[in-house]
Amino acid sequence: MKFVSILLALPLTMAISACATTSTDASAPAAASMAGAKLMAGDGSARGTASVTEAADGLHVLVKAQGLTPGIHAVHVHMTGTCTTPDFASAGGHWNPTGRKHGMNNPAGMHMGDMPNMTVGPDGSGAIEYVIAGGTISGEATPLLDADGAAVVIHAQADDNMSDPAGNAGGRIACGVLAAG
Ligand SMILES: [Cu+2]
Repeated sequence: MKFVSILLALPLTMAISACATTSTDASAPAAASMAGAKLMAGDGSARGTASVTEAADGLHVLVKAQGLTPGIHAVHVHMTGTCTTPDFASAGGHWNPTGRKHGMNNPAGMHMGDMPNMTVGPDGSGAIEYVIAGGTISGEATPLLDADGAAVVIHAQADDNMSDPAGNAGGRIACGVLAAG
């Protein structure tokens, strides 16, 4: 009986200590396992949120957008964590730490920041959920939050998942800076 309770208690203890490490050492990028962003439009108004959670298989990305034009929109992680209105050019190109070409259908692809298109419904809202294989929030070979950070960007048009460097996705209609925590 004692053996059983030790087995049950061990994962809980580990989970608690993992949380404690993250919360007491939040200023150290190496401890981060989550990041979030508030998306805004070119006029600075809110357009939803993005969250990134690190797991064993990579980065789990959830983007929930609102106030957009119905239709299909490209969504990417861009390389620089700066969203300057109105065109968000400040976010730079796609996050591409492995030096690949753009597009999940491109034989020389893909960028780590490439993600599936998002369908926005008649009410202006849409969401995507995607796992960036092998990605990490910080540390390792391909940290998302490197020195200049990263941003989530939504485009005016769909990504053709092939054309380098940006999938012919048109202008940047929403942007959010990813911040640890
Ligand atoms: Cu993009």
